[in-house]
Amino acid sequence: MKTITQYCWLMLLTATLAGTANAGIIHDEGASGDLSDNNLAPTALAIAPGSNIVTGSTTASPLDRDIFSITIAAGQELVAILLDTYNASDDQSFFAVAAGNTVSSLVSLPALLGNALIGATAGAMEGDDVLDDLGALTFAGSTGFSGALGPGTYTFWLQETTVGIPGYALDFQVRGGGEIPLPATVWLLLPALLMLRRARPTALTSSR
Ligand SMILES: [Ca+2]
Ligand SMILES: [Ca+2]
Repeated sequence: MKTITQYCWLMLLTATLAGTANAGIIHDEGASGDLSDNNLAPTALAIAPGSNIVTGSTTASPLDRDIFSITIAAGQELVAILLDTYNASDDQSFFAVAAGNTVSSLVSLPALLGNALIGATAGAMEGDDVLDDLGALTFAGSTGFSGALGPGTYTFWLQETTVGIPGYALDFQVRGGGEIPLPATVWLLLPALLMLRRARPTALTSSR
């Protein structure tokens, strides 16, 4: 049998996990407008430790490129990019990353740190992490990388030249630099938990 205190710790853990699942939308094209088409002037997006979701759409004709930059601060790293939503029909899309706050060329693979075709191949489909695919390079000639991306500015470029992407969501998961703040529920539970710990083991221990 669990003691009341153990139940409280369980509630605390559940509340904490619920808090870490909170997603933060850092750009929604439906509300904030189309992401930049200009590789030399990307939309700069602010990120925070935890979940950073970019959601939008592209068209093939006229071609809508979505180009945006993020900056990973000292002590932080980009550990995953989850392709949360990808609504393009039976096709895959070009996704690339360049080091720095521009993509210096849209026609030169060496200008890129990584590149991938996402949306239709195993491991790079809806629900998958596509950061590793960027590093592994669908098209050789870029730099490539493995593992997380450390401190620095990175520019991402998404486009789909065949059918467009009616809806996508990419979740940039950042670790470090303070992590995710504890949810308010934890602070509400904490005084009760401390009182219960003080009261043990006489009155509040249900059984041993
Ligand atoms: Ca767009
Ligand atoms: Ca755009």
